[in-house]
Amino acid sequence: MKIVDAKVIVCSPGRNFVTLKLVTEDGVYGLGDATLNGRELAVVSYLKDHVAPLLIGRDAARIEDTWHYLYKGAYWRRGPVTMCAISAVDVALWDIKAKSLGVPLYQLLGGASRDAVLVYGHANGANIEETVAAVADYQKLGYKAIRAQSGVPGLGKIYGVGRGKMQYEAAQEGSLPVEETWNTESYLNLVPQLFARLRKEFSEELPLLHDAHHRLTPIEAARLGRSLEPYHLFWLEDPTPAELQDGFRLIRQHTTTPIAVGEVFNSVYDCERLIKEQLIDYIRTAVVHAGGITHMRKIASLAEMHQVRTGCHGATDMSPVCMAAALHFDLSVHNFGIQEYMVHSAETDSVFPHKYSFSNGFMYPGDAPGLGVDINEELAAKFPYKQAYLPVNRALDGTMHSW
Ligand code: EZ4
Ligand code: CO
Repeated sequence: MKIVDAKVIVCSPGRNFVTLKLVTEDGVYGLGDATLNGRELAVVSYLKDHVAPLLIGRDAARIEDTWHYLYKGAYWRRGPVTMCAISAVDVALWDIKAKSLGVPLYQLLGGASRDAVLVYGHANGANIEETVAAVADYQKLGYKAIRAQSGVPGLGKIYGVGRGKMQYEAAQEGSLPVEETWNTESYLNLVPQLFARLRKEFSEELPLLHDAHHRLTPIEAARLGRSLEPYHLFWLEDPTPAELQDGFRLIRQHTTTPIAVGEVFNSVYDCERLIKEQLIDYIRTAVVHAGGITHMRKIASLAEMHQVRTGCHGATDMSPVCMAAALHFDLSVHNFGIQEYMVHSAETDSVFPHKYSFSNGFMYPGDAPGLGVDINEELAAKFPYKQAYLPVNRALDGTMHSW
């Protein structure tokens, strides 16, 4: 079954998405998400100029071989742009294989290891009381696990807060990134107050999560983890930038708060030491950024051997194509932990009709053949690309800080 067309579709139904559509000679097609938030067009070029021409005429059934053809064949290894492109090809090929066999993708990944996929929603507010109200709203919607982020007095709009208490969108339209303001001490003082208040209001049993979004040094993260121990978080995410994997050893020495990391990782080599030394509890790599289903299964297998569970990134910049792939992966992989879930806009859902569903705190990939997600290309064309960037962050004195 030869590939006869490789089409890159760029659209912006509420936010930008890049989608790869691979078509085979017998008419079966598969989709892969290739969205790299704020850097979308770099992946479009990589796919159009360097990947699509290599795919025409190749056997769509050879998924593993094609992965290595693109990875080893490029000579230049890893990196977010390359790995996003490889992910898109890989997922589209899995979609084609499952569709041509007439089975939902999870059946090709070993079958279901559980009945449903536990997800967490994003509650946020400009201050602690607004965040408490948002957590209550998520509970009413049926969520069984909730991430809580609050604004910090004196800092204005920061990561995780904005667009009403139920929604948050990191990328902002415009020709330059928005600049946010940061002060670590104010943040470190506020977060334990937030979780003390949440534990007073809600059951001890409610899984609560928090994202520090790479803004702390290891010793600051250790202080935060320790101060949150009485409120026993499900996880503390991205406590410190992960280029320095040794930093996690320091955090580990000081706190029992479970640690999650990996949304910016793009290969198993980014996680290797963290997993092998059991410095983390959850690995957050996403199908779209870490080499597709093929590579994500290898990451999950390494993690399984070291009692690390998965917690895939699932913000709105993962398109419904990625979300569907993540749900098939989550349902099948033994060491699944939790899946992040942010509801897409109505426009996004109309461009990407899908069979996955949410009910009472859990998600289901559905039993349609393949991924169970499609793209309405005519509608997609009505939402052209809009330049948008992730914000940048500066400390109070103007120094650039991790966002
Ligand atoms: O900032 O997806 O846990 N979720 C996150 C996200 C990321 C965006 C970046 O593209 O950290 O909100
Ligand atoms: Co995050």
